[in-house]
Amino acid sequence: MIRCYIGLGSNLANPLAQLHSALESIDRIPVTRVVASSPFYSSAPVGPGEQPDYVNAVAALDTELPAESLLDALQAIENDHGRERTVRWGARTLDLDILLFGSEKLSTKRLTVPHPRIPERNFVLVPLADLAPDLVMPDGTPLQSLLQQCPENRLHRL
Ligand code: ROI
Repeated sequence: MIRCYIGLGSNLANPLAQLHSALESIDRIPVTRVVASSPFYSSAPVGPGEQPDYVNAVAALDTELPAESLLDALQAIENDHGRERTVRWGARTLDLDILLFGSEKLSTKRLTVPHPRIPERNFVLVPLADLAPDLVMPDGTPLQSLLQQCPENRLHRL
């Protein structure tokens, strides 16, 4: 059994409902359980162009799936939620990112874990710290030190 953390984000088509429904779908993935979910946050979009604010959250899962099978299951849920992969960094109905997979470091064509953008995203770090304030990254960096160094971006708890 591996504890992993998933980032959830949506900024289209009722983001709050997207995240609630995504959590239910994740809990139905075989040999996988949602053990905790963070509060939801409203967050200013990061990246180029104009787009609506996001709702972001983090979920803690226990799974017996290998990382790439978990990725398959998460991508199927994104697709069920009407995700269209058109523009990179564009608005999306549902984004599910594997942030951490136990203390593993993975680097394949499809998957880099820990998620490489964790340190620059307060919409990931803040909800992750709600769930696991004492977490230490696989490279030994405490989550709290990432939080202290993270750039500011408008974020408020819903
Ligand atoms: N910006 C915010 N605030 N939240 C996200 O989940 C998010 N996801 C993305 C990009 C477009 C980079 N910006 C984001 O993929």
